[in-house]
Amino acid sequence: MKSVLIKLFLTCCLTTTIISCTQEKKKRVLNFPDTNLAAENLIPKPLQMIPTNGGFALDKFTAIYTSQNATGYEEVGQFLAKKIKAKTDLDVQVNVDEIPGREGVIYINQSDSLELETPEAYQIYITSDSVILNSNSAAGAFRGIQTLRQLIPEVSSDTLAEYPVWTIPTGKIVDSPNFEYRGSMLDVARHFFSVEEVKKYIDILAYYKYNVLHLHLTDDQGWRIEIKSWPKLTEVGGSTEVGGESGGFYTQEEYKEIVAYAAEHHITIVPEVDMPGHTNAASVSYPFLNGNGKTPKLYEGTHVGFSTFDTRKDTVYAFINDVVREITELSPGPYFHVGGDESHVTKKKDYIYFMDKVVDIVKQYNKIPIGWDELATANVDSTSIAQYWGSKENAEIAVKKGMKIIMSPAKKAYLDMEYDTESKFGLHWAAYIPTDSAYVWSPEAYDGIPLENILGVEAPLWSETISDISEAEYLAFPRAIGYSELSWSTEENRNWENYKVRLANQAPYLERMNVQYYPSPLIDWKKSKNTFEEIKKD
Ligand code: TNX
Repeated sequence: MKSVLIKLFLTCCLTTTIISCTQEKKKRVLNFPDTNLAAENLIPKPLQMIPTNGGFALDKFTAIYTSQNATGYEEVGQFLAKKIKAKTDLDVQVNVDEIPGREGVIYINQSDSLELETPEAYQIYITSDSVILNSNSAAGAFRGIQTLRQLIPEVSSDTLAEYPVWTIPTGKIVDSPNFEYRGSMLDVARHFFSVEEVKKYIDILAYYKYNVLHLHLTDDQGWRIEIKSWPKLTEVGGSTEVGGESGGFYTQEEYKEIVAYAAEHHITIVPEVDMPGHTNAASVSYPFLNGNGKTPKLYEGTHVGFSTFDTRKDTVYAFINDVVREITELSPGPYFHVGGDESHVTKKKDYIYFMDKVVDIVKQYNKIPIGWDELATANVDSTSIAQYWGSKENAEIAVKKGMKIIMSPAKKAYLDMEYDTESKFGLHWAAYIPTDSAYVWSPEAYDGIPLENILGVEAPLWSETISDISEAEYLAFPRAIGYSELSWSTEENRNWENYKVRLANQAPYLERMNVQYYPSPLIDWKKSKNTFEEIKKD
């Protein structure tokens, strides 16, 4: 394998040299503008950067070569070419037989280098002739090309060439994630988001090196995923959402499309079926599930904690078994989220009995159970994961049990919290979370939770107060960009004053993506046109 790579590399270099010698030198006449490898456009900030003060010319001669027999590398090369096209309109070819123009090659290599300790780690060496990206796995290569995308300037450089050139500064980048789990959650239950809207969210998460999208698929107000053995879940339970709009759901084919799209972005989908509370929509569809003694009715309000499954009926567990089986068949990722939050009308002993059984069902399908932090109070062990959203007590129980914890403290990481009293959408039951407060905290040291228990960070976007993707974007951005740095970059590498400049430089990307972000007044945005906020005021 290695020898094939070396051969490919040498062939490429040789071909480059021959062509450069025999053809008129078109590229070397460039006068590169001053360029310095710096993190000014990079979020999350890489572990290490060593500038060498030169420039690599990305232009119509550039080609991409990827390791031939390493799984997923060709796809990463194609992905980069597609994104270069979108940003610069250049047609960069991938793994073509002959290098079309002398220098200027981007190599994406599988490498067993010892420095690359984690699967998502990567190194990039940029010289004036080539860019060499090394990683252990395609996931690492994929994270690395996001860095490259961020290094490509917004506009072409001022050179003597007769064709446009984008100058990438030379140097070395060594990078690796601080946490292995870096997620965001979309609540598609309170308000339904279409497949296309979810894909757009995935595009942006991928650009900032997230690797998990958690989908909150069920709640009191709606059931959003087709279960073939229980069709009324979506026919009845999928028909409503908060505020009286018409709801919606993903067919299994559509859900697979989301999973596949996420996989192309090296993002894992974590499906959540919230239970035994937050189950009104399921109980309206199949009333035998209901355990709160009332006749369930479709619900479009925003109160929580009134619903529960009947925890003592075998048929309820047969139902859950079908749901878990059908969803896990569609979900290649390692996790299944069982919810477990705010079951205020479930008796404590019934809650424990129920969660124990559900965790066993999930394990039968070879998935790792995740639950909101209340899950720690059941008879679970270190093989389940707790998602901490605010209870220190539950976090302590989870730590005692040796459970891994996903950090989603509502006071810091809830994307549905208002920025301030002027915010158009959102809630403030946990806190107001302005852009700086969202960034200035340490998931490594929060509420006394030991670092060794922390699996990563997740920023949930609950959707009671929003009704379309632009409103979701207003709450998610820019804060979700900060959470990407909190979960990827080391604590020593994080600093608000430094981050805030790099965040300001994200405006052109967000504009290009048509993201309706909240233009926080704390940031001196490098924007080129009015944003959503200003347009709405007109
Ligand atoms: C609490 S946090 C909830 C959700 C709400 C959210 C609103 C958690 C596990 N449950 O049901 O949507 O607050 O901020």
